[in-house]
Amino acid sequence: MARQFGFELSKNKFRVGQPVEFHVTSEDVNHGFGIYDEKLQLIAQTQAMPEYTNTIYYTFKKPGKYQVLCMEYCGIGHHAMISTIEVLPAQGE
Ligand SMILES: [Cu+2]
Repeated sequence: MARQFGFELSKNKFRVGQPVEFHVTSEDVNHGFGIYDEKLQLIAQTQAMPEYTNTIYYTFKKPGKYQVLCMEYCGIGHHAMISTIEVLPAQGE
């Protein structure tokens, strides 16, 4: 769930190799939902739109800290829309 100005993630810890289905929507205006790796390379993205849910699938390949950033200018606090996702090594590694 995106809103001015932040993301609410129902879960922010995943494992390498675990397929993740993201359901992305917005509570107010249009936002972007971009997942960035530790080098700030974009690895998955969709739009966060009011009254609509976009679904994206991603399987993390490397453990580490990822960031979710808004990709569409949505107001004065746009730059503050940062959430983190932690990806743990695959089970049994
Ligand atoms: Cu924004």
